[in-house]
Amino acid sequence: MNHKEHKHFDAEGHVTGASIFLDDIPVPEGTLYAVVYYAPVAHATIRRFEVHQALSLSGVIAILTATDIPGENQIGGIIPDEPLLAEDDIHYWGQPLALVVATAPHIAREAAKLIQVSFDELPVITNSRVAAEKGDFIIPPRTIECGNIETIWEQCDFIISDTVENGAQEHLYLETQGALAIPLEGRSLRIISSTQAPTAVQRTVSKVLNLPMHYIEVDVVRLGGGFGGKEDQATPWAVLAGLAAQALHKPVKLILPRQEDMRLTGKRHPYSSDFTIGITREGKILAFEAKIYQNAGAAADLSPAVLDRTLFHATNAYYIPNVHITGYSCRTNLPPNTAFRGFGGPQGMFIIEAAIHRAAEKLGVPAFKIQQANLLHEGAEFPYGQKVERCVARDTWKQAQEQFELETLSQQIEAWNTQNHWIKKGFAVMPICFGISFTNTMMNQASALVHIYSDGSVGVSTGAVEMGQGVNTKIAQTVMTVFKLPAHRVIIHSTNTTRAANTSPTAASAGADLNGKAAEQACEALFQRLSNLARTTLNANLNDTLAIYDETVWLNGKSMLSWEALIQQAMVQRIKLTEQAHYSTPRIHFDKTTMKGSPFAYHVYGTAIIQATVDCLRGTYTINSVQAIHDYGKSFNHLIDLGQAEGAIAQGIGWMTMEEVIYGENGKLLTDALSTYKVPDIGFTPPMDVRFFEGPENPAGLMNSKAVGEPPFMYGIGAFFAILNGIKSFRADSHYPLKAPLTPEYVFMALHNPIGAVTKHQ
Ligand code: MTE
Ligand code: LUZ
Ligand code: MOS
Repeated sequence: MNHKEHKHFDAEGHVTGASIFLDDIPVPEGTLYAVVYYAPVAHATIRRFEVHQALSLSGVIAILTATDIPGENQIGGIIPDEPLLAEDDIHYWGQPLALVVATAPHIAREAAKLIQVSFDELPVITNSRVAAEKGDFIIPPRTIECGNIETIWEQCDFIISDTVENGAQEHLYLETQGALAIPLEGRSLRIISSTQAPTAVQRTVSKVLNLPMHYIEVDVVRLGGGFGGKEDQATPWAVLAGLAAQALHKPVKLILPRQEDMRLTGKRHPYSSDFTIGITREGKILAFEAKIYQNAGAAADLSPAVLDRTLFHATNAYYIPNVHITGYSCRTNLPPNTAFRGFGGPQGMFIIEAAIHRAAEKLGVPAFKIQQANLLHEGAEFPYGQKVERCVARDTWKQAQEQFELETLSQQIEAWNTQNHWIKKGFAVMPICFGISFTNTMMNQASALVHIYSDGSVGVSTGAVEMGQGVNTKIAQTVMTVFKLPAHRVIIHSTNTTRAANTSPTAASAGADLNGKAAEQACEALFQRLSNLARTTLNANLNDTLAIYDETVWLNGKSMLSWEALIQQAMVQRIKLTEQAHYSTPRIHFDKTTMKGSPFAYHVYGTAIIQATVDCLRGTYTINSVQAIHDYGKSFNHLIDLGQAEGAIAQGIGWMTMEEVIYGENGKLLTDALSTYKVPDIGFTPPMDVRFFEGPENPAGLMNSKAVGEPPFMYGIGAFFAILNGIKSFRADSHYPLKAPLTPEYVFMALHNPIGAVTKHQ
């Protein structure tokens, strides 16, 4: 680590337990506790709702339902199709029906058990294909296309069609959802929320409580992880706490226990897709067609935006001249699915990788030969119309191939597999290309407020939310770089809607880029002003060189004034020591009617090689290693960036292998605890070697770096194909369904059972 690179600002606090999360904040006297009463059926009309007995329990203060909402009973972010509390009908198992408020959480929980509801049950749909057959879509289908798919097929030597499916994924942030709402003077409210989107919370509280937004302050210290699960779905809990606080004039705290968090919140979208790929004998992909069925759940939430990103990334890092991809967002009786690291991108990339896998089988060549032959090149065009610029897809591939000795590895694995019967090895190469910017152009803006206090210390507020990804450290390091100050002079304050208004969620991996650039601009303006002040104070001439660094003002190399003295001078001269700045990503645009434009500020590239070993007697497997050349741009914090890459890869491998979300036919989540939902632990997570690709400067990124939060997640897709290749060398005769997650159970069935024994996903 370069000496200017600062370790994660939260490192010590997290390790020692000193860091403060929502649940650690001391509550005001008289705080009440709320528990959500939720639907025990997935699709029904409510016939009777009886709270009498529950209300009579000692310590119960109130039970709030939809009728207690003063404003709109509406929390839908993109489409207004989601009530905060159910009115007459229920659309998913776990849908909130009422809020029980009591003097202690255990009392509220007891009372919730005494609520009596009866329903007329309706048919439950959990599968996106079934919803599609009924024509039950969240939005009309969306298509991205280029070239001419109709006429190209006859030029293809091989045309291969198949179906590919991926499962959901639980976010499993360490800190569950929650909020604390505190009534202030008049009708104002302060809401402390564990959200990635403080403004979304503010806006929705305002709508539901029928209060103007300036009555509502939302404050976020930090999250114990979000991973997209708190981009939209932290909002209802904050609004419910706000509703109760407003109704009862008392502070109200609402924290979801783990099992409720797992049951009540949406996950990564499961997809089921049909594809056709057209390829020449030489391995050139000429055409790619796909129909993609997204399982949106019972309401829109962020599904339309997630679907857009799926379409944008459905050709991954490849140039394919003729493309026609249509996405259907299907309404089912599941909790609304939502943002999750990669935001539909991983699902899209999985489809094309699966198609290439099948094409390789047909051609009788390793998949990596086809991948390599079709990588993006400078000057090409993405199917959505954006020019391919500063493309390093081939460069990262070449370095990975050389540094990790791909040909040798390939031969070694082949040799192993001919010598071993029960234990097979497999590997896969996984290139990535991920667009940085919210696909909704409007959201690509951020602001920062920077104060220099009279003692020379600096306080920074932005719209960025710290969720472990290190955004505060990156912004602080940017501020330190502009002011040339040491770390102890800079603090990043909580994220608060009174200091940064109209913010976008911290998401799309763009938190540091957008908010950091706003902070950089504010600091540059302040620094310029202070430099001018120093010049006049020191009576410097035009040919004198003045510099400020090391907390000192230097004139012609001579130390003249301390940083504190300079700030004091600014006070005396009545010079403004506060600056606010706004940043909006330049040049990006997108036309939603033609689905063409240039939606991304830039793309992140990289290439990974994943190795696996499969025990073909038991169906168990080990991921042996992940080696990657990743395009971080000019990283200015290598440790944080490496941590982001490694964490994302582990999460991506988990999604593809062991993490299996299962809903019953009745729509009830069956994998609602850590006994039934498995994530990679330290023993499963493979050793990783993620190297820094030395690429060109990236002016669109913070200090020439590139966004890192989501892109490496998609290297995890390689684990699926590494295992599948292992299985295939055991039993090549079989046509294994392209279905993730590839759990040991699945592997066992694929190895030893007749094909088709593997069941389908929701
Ligand atoms: N890293 C940690 N430790 N915790 C998180 O919740 N979220 C990821 C990623 N890395 C997350 C994380 C997701 S989904 C996104 S979009 C980015 O961080 C958001 O932060 P950034 O925009 O500052 O990169
Ligand atoms: N959220 C969003 C995202 O609203 N739009 C996006 O494009 C996006 N991309 C990644 C993650 N979250
Ligand atoms: Mo990340 S899915 O953009 O919160």
